[in-house]
Amino acid sequence: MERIVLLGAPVEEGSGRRGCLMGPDAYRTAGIVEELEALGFDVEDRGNAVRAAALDAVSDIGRLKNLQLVAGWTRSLFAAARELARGPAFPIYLGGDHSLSLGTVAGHAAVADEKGRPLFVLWLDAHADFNTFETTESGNLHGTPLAFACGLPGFEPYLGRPLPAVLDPGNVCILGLRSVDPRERGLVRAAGVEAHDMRAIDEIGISRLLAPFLERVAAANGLLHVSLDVDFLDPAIAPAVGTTVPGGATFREAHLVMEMLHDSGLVSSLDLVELNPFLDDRGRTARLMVDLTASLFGRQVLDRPTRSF
Ligand code: EXY
Ligand code: MN
Ligand code: MN
Ligand code: MN
Repeated sequence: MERIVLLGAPVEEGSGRRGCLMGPDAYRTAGIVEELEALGFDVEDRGNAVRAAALDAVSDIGRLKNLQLVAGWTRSLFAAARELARGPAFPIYLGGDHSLSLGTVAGHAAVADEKGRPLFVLWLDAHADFNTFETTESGNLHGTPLAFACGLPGFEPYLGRPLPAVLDPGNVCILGLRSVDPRERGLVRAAGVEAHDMRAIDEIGISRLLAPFLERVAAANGLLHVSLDVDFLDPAIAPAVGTTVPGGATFREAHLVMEMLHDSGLVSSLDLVELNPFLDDRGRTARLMVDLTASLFGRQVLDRPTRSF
């Protein structure tokens, strides 16, 4: 029986508002353990990660909010993700705002390097999260994790030491974009990240954008980390997020992504991020995210042959 490990990451310091710290328990309340056990998995809930102590008392630096606190989360989540990535179980990180993903992606990148396999990342998000300390306009660090995971400079002095491995931006695919800051757009382009906005999804279709990326992962014998931001989804079906942007992925587009990912057999780790239960409508966003996770783990309507890439 395959094993899944859940690790709560109650991070809200990167989001500029309160509420994401309740995210991990909202997923538990929405039945994520029972849902995955019903699919035949052995599920271990490791509880919540604890933020490492800040290296320096001063946390707001310039307009950057909670920098030391987010750096503390990054250090503890990096260590936890690196340990989980070395193990046989499939880790699901229950967020918490998207700044948690710097730690999780860096941990999985480090172990991918140890294994001699490239790490790929599928970033499902209305935003590129590709700002740096220079380009961020809000100072909210959940708008920066992908840039730093791809090795853009600026964060390592607050981590006490450089992260041992960086993600190759050529191994990243962003789907769902509909809000990118002006200077951030230039960084995404310069880094060579594959980025598809909602217009591309409308015109081409999400499956025809995702399939070639999955074929690249398979051809490279890669490991695939999926980072699912609640705001990838249309706010009409997923209101419980502080950074809603109209015109997001539909219920079926999101499930199709998860079903294709399941069929590919390529996914090795998952972030569920930005759920803010304080903004939810009787838990329906939390339940939708659990539903989507069930689709990733094989809940299908009809049997179909698993597609091997
Ligand atoms: N680009 C904007 C900023 O940097 O503040 C909005 C970022 C939203 C980030 C959320 C997690 O996706
Ligand atoms: Mn995000
Ligand atoms: Mn977002
Ligand atoms: Mn590397």
